Amino acid sequence: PTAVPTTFNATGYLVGRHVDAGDGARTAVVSNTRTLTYAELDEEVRRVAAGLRELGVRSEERVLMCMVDEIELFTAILGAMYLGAVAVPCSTMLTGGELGKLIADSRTRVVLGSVEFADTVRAAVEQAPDVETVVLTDEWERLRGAGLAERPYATWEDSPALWLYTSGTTGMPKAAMHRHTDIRFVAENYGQRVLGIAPHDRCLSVAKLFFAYGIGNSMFFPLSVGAAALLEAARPTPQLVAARAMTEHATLLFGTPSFWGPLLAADVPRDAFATVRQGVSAGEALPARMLEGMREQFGVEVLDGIGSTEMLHIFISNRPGQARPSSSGIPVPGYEVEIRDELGAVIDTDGTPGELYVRGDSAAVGYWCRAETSRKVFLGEWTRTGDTYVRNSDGTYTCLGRFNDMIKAGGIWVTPSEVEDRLLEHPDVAEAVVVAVPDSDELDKPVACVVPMPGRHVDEGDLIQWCREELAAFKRPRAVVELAELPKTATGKIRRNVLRDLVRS
Ligand code: 3SK
Repeated sequence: PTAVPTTFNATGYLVGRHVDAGDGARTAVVSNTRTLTYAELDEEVRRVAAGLRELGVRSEERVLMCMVDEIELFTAILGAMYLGAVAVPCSTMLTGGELGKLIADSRTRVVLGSVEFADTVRAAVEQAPDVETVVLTDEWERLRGAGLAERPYATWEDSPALWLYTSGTTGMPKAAMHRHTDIRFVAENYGQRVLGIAPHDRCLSVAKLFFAYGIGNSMFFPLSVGAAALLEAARPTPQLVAARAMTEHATLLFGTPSFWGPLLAADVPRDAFATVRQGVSAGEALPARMLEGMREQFGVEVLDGIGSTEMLHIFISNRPGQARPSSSGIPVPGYEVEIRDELGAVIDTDGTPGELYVRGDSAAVGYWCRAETSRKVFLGEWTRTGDTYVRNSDGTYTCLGRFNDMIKAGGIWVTPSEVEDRLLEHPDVAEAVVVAVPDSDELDKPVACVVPMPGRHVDEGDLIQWCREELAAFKRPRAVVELAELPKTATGKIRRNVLRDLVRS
């Protein structure tokens, strides 16, 4: 017999449940401008949900957001899910052209934007014919004036809740579609069973809410146990994060290697993180010197882990008190991992590298309107990560890099072909290939290898600026190498691995 689906709404689980349990007076979220208790958050979410309904948003319909980490974004995500609609928080680092492609792809009719990004949002919606309504934060009362939605929409556990755009080796970013139940799964398995998050915790994340890593850290984990989320709207410089951690008594600090590196070199008081009971790192493999530096300089143990947008959050992690250098740790409860060869056969010997596959119930149901790519990544219960990993003899796993040509710079995916296409638009460029080159901490940075047009030379600064004009800044090449020709196979395919070695040496 077919089981009757169970109703479950992630916003009810994250917010209303605490009010119903008598914990409405606890602090739920502290932003740069306001603090909301769980009761106040519940009311605000229900206001936004009613406002979205008034704008015509129906269940399962997308609501796309390009917003800073503030109460408005927090309540918009929760309000959309409350209504049974799908929250689509998007990167605030994109240009208008880049954002416009996501809006058009998602077929969103209602777009929400922070007033800081008014120009980007305006430029973006010009490219997206389905958009009917744009609400910016300076007209937020429009959303708040429709009363209060009465109860969370009776979504199923499997109903769509959240789409997160992620980049691929080629072409456009694609939306990984997550269900309401995925949110509970990551909160209970990683947040609670690995981090031991509890109601007294105060979570501060360097990654913003539009990242899978950020939304788990700053929303799903704290709200799942009645703890407090600390939101920071500005760019997370070491000084800013240290000051925020001190004034707000952060107990859990979530960062990335591209934050820990500058933090260790910055002039920050040694007691800045005195209240932090645990640091967490993801995005890129944590260099051993940063693990040690954080312990020695600030007395903070940083747990490295690996997650993905497709799995919603971290699925291999070190454990508190047992952080091991140069290792992502062991699988998080609820997940299994395998290392497989190019043909998909399981490699069961320690020390032999292969591609990491993961199985766990937070896997996205697929990519929106990308059936072919979805079939290559979501293989039944298993999901391909695209990362090369090795199992160590003590059962821990170590990241060795990518299985394909993708580049992760500062913890964010960069699609080489997107940067190459832009470089090829430059009149001096005949051929262009972008590869990952590690810096002194072994953290990858995009480097452009360029063959100039006959009789021409390329200027590094000019080409980097050329990329910045049309692409988000994090995608820009950090260096340009001029070459007379590109190494190719007999069939004319570019030998990226040869190029990588050439540029590294
Ligand atoms: O990059 C990661 O390791 C990660 C961690 C948590 C959630 C999402 C991602 C991509």
